[in-house]
Amino acid sequence: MPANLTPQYKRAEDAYRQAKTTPEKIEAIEDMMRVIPKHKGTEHIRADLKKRLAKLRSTDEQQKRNRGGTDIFFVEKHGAGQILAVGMPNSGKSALVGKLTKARVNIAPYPYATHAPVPGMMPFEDIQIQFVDMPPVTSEGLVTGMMGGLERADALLICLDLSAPDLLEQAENCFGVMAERGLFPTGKAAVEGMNNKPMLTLGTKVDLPDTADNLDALLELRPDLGPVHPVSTETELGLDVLPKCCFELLDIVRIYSKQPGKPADKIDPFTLPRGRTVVDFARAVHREIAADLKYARVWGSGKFAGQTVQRDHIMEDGDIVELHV
Ligand SMILES: Nc1nc2c(ncn2[C@@H]2O[C@H](COP(=O)(O)OP(=O)(O)OP(=O)(O)O)[C@@H](O)[C@H]2O)c(=O)[nH]1
Ligand SMILES: [Mg+2]
Repeated sequence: MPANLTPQYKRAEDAYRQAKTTPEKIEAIEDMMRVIPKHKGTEHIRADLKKRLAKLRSTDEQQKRNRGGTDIFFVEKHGAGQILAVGMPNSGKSALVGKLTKARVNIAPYPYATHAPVPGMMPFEDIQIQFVDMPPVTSEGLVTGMMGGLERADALLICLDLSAPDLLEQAENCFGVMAERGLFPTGKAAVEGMNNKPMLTLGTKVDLPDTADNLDALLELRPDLGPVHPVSTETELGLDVLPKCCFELLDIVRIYSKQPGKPADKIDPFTLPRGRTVVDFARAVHREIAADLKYARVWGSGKFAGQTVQRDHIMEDGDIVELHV
């Protein structure tokens, strides 16, 4: 007997294929089970979905238990994205997180002062980005579990102490340890299958003598490390643009929801990865709306204000979107 799957089911199936994390997959399978036509022809598919759901739920439980136990590097995500401060000991990571967030960090004139991640929230215009102070990378490599933390993050800010007499060695160590695990500065060709992610390199402590010359020398010797953004937590040089840099690094867009006949909610935007469509936005608002979405009206990326767009219309930062089911 033919299954006769509906477009609604196929869309839910697409969402499942795009899902990356276990909770996302669970959500997508639940959607597929909800919208699948319930007749004899789909019996075997429904049985298979049920089996897959049970397996995913048990994996999810296991993952939660593992994290809850001993993994100090698991930092629950909040806000529009998670960015970690990464670098060698004493490179100014804690000072930076302390300046840009309200987190209670431990800043010390000696290395290895930070032992566990300390998350804070960094405001950018009308959103908050999570910025996490991390223990240092060392020439011996990463502390057990830290790689997991780096892999889960959405982006990394690499701190290089431009006042360090062994700056070149520090830079090579820091990038070397990450490269061993497939993390390369943005701009370098991503290797297929590697877990490359957006990174921005900061040259810290530029208020100290000789740091400008040290930076020039580093860039000359290792142009492959990509651009270095100079900062100082003492003079605050370079700090004002950092939240915007982080927003751009995350490559997300802010979408403002609007109810028909009412003004848009301009206070608390949704954030989504760039390139997503109005149906992805609908999914973020409410799963059931996504399945039933007929069209949307968009102020911003449409040709004119309030233009009617199809489900696959790609949104831009700042769009106001009105969903119609
Ligand atoms: N002059 C100057 N000193 C800084 C700056 N940023 C940090 N420092 C100093 O550098 C030292 C180390 O700073 P931290 O922020 O604790 O460095 P860290 O990278 O967190 O160090 P670990 O946690 O040990 O890895 C402290 O004495 C800070 O006061 C800066 O912009 N200028
Ligand atoms: Mg620290």
